[in-house]
Amino acid sequence: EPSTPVSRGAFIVIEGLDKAGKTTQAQKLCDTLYAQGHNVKTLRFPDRTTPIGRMINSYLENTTEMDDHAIHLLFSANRWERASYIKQQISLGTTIICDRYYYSGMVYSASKNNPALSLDWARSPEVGLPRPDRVIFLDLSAAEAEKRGGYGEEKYEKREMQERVRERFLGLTVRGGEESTDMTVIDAGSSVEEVAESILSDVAKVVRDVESGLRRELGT
Ligand code: FDM
Repeated sequence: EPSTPVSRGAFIVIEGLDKAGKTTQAQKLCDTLYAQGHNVKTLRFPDRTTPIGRMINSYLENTTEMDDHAIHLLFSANRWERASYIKQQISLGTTIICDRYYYSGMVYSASKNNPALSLDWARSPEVGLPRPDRVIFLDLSAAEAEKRGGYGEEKYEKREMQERVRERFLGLTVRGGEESTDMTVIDAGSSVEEVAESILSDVAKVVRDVESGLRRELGT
């Protein structure tokens, strides 16, 4: 008897500024989809557990200095080392909820006030990575983010940087190309439950489309 073909999983990315609630919301979304009977796994970038991830970690903790281009390529390499795992899981029918991806990669690097590092330059090493089916941008003003307990000690946790990062994230929605069509902006200023509901209503449609075969292959 031929086995029933399993539909692929969906690839969902949660993006946002520090303190926007990404980790909480990624976990909540994972739990909800799991309770609905889906196979779901979470991932996060940077993945600080690999050798490359440890180099990134020491940069973010201000232990190591690095050229802006070099650290950008390490963040990208940290995604590439997980690319085949992502593709494999998706093809086995597992939906992946990913906390940050190359949207953070492009936007944080291009927000460093380094004229030699444009958004276009920052995009190029990411070309060919699995393309998300949906990217949720949790939008919160830098001032609101600061009210949520303030920033920590890490590299980019400064008000001015966070403001530039937010502007660049929102800029992606009008820049054209796949970043514009793939990204949904959700106001992260309301309660955890309200935000979770908005995310779910958007993501549920995508998951349905994937399962019904409307979205065939995972893009690049
Ligand atoms: N970050 C994250 C980047 O600069 N580039 C990237 O490609 C990624 C994935 O690293 F400030 C930045 C964003 C943030 C920092 O992220 C660490 P977490 O989510 O706090 O671990």
